[in-house]
Amino acid sequence: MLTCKVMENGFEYLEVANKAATARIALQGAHLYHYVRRTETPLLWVSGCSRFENGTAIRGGIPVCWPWFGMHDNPELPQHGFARTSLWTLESHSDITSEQSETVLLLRSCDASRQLWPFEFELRLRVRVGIALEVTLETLNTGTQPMPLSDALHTYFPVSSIENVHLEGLQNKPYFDNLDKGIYHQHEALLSFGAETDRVYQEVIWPLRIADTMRTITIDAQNSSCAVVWNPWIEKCAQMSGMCQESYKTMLCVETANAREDARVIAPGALHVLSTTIS
Ligand code: TA6
Repeated sequence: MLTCKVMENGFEYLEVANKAATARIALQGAHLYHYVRRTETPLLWVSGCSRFENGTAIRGGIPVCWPWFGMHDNPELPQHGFARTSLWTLESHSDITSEQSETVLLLRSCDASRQLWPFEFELRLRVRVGIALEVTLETLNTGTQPMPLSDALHTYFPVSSIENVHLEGLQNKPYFDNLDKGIYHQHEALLSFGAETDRVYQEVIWPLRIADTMRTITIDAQNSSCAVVWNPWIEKCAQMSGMCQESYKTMLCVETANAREDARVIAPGALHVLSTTIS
């Protein structure tokens, strides 16, 4: 079942509910910010200090980083692109079974987007809510020029406490360290966290797993060989909008991306599909 809802400040979101799970998707940014399976705790993290208002990306859930990941060469352009602060429209919803539904949101190129990025596109986010959460970001190049693209499903995961968890699946993978701009290899099988971590891994073979004390979260992906792993830790957390002072302790970003060496060029008329499945 799909319900269109509006917060007191006019912020619009969709609520999807079926026998398996419930989810909430803001129209701004097609920002999926809540997903919980029956009898469990949420599988997406949202900051208790996040704002829910147009013009500001929600701090948590799955921000859509598109059509560029990270900082643009032009410092006047927003980090992680403009899709996450654009107003999308609901294109379709279907209740596939009593335990799975699909909701599609759409963003098309327009005069405002052309001011930021001179390409024609249709961008769809396809969300399948069920016993697993499947999120697919579909980029259609509707123009006549090849389209440079880097993108990410910038997922925030809840953890019991960041010191308790480790991330499995990145052994021997090369990564760019965004903190010192160096290139390294991870030798360990398990990545644990004890300081600010901001890494862009390449040659990734999904799924990755977040092993926590009470549960293991599995993150699978299609058409991505790049994973971004981020925890701001104490100092950076204190500086970031939408974060509470202690937020860093209970969140970990593991992002399914096409960034840096895994960035793409979409031919005219071509469709690029990036997807992540969380369970
Ligand atoms: O994905 C990691 C990262 O690029 C970090 O460097 C940090 O900037 C984070 O994204 C959050 O970015 P935001 O623009 O959402 O504050």
